[in-house]
Amino acid sequence: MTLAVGVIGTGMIGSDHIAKLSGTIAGARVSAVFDVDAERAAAVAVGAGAKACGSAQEVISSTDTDAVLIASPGPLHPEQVLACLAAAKPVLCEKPLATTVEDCAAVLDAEAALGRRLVQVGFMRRYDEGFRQVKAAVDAGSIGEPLLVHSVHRNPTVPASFTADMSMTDSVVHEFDTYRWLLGQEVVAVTVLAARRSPRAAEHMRDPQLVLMEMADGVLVEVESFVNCQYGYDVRCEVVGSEGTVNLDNPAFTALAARGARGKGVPPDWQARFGAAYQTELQQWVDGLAAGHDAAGPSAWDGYAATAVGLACVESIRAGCRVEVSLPERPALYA
Ligand code: NAD
Ligand code: ISE
Repeated sequence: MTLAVGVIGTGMIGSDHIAKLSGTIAGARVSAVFDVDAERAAAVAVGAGAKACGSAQEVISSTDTDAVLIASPGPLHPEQVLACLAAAKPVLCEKPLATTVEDCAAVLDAEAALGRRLVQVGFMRRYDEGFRQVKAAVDAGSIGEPLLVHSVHRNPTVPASFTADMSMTDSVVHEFDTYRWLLGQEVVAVTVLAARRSPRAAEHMRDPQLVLMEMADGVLVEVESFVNCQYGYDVRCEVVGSEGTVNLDNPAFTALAARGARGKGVPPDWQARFGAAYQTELQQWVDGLAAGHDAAGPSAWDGYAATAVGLACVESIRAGCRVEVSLPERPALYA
């Protein structure tokens, strides 16, 4: 069976996913696309051999769409995900699931009513070989009891449309999911501090910032968020345990030694750093659906939890204090 995937949003990551789904992913093809930028959608559709549709609903309702991939801006995700659930179609929704907890809850309610998991959220770091090895070391007890995590998440630049809140709800949202998954714990409180603003950051931004997450079992996770670091895309971490540490560096096959210095390259952007993770994420999603399984990757509950932590961070910034994260009981569907 070849899975026919309809794609909503043909911007940076939408077109990246479309290229993979119509090229390197086995067992899938892109059948329909929609973007409010009709010219862009038409060009992408031609490249993928897909139909350019006049609306997101047309993509979802098409009889030639088995599953949907949403890569539109975050605030549009809940309405589009709910439309997929109304049509009982599996959906891979890019992060964030939604930008309010109410919208995330509406998705949980809709899935509960269907009684099955159709939603997967695009937290692709769970498919990254480096993060998987860090988790394997922690799970195997190789560093003893995990106590602390130091991490950095730096983007070279962000577009002018990137808001101050998005550094939490769109960028560090990856860390909220990563460390919930890696440590197997919910985040119970957050504190965010802004450093002196980089002269490279836009006036409306607080950049860089430090986020401190308190996990339910007392592990502390510290994240440096810097979305205008200029020099490259730099995502690293070190988990400190009672018997040792495990460190995740940027993948690099070579180190250049010349003119008295030895250095490794830094990936230019998220496409270069996480290209293999997106590939694995998409392939496993397609394989699972083709085998008749429901969604098995990061769930709507994971999307809810990450958004709740992000909004607590936004509140911490505004109020200038530590903010507790309150989550409802995890619904049985996501046990
Ligand atoms: P982008 O701005 O490049 O693309 C968004 C696209 O959505 C644009 O082409 C825009 O015209 C289109 N759009 C706007 N309104 C629309 C609507 N009503 N219906 C359909 N399309 C509409 O942004 P991007 O960087 O590609 O990000 C898209 C989403 O993917 C965001 O949620 C972002 O957080 C997420 N993302 C995830 C990763 C990751 O690492 N997992 C990386 C990048 C982006
Ligand atoms: C972007 O949307 C992504 O998801 C990238 O992985 C992240 O590094 C970046 O900060 C986000 O804006």
